[in-house]
Amino acid sequence: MAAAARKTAPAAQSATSPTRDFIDHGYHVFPNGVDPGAATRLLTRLKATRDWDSRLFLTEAEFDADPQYVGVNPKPGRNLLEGLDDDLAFVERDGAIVSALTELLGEGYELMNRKVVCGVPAKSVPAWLKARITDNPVNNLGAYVKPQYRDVTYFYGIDFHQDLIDFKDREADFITLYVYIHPVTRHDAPLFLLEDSHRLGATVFPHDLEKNAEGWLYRDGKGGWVQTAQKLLVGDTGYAAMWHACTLHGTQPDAADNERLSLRYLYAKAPGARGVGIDAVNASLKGPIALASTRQDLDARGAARVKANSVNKA
Ligand SMILES: O=C(O)CCC(=O)C(=O)O
Repeated sequence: MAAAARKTAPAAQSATSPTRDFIDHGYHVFPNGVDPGAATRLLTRLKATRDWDSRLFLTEAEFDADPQYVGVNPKPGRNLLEGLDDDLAFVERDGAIVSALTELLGEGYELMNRKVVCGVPAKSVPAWLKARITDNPVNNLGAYVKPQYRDVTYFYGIDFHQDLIDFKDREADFITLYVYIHPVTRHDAPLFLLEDSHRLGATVFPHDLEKNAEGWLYRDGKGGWVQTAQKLLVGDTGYAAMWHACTLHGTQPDAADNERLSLRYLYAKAPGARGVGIDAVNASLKGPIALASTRQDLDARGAARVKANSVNKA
């Protein structure tokens, strides 16, 4: 009986539950990750779809003839993960992942989006492009990639941001799940995550961050601040972590010889769910959980109008 009672106790009360980790630090790392064999098989399949090098990119003349800054990410009908449900079961049906998502988001939680993210290595970025984008805060390269390859999101680093950035007027009722499908070291553009940064709630990008000996001092522009520690998400094939939509994270340009391929999922609270883990997390925040305007780094076309980058100084 005692064992049964322990087994059915709410996971949120366990010291290592995802909800507890989200409340305390804004993220949760899955201690056992997901099946590395299945991850490697998927990687092989994805790698075979294209040459993951400078051939991904438009020429400068092609780009300048008709610059397109929006609508360049994967979307329904143009997503490399479409039709790969069986190949993705090692993530989507993994027991620990399903249990964590259910605890945080409720039975019937919803998949909002899933895609491959590629950290493009410096050697694959054409010189003309590097000259234009160095030190931009958001180097999503979709605008510069040939249209047929826009079924993946390509980054050459992105400054510390909240995933709420893409969802103005939406509450932080969703989480991001990230899975590495090959080993990721310090040199493979790992995610840099700022522990405890979620506590200030939603703030506008670019964020007010000052590097210091303990990590980063993060201010919300309204008198609130939190001292954060910088955590590098590095790990082997099958490494999996998830974070709150207000948790700051970013990447530096990929310093390795090879691209970094990862799976990125957004999962939302089940419709009508009440009193689930994410509600407890959001109730613990000191700031808002939604913003009418999430960023001020872009001009009217969607091009960068700010040249500044914190994560590159990390
Ligand atoms: O994988 C990357 O390089 C950055 C991804 C990221 O921060 C995001 O998708 O929100």
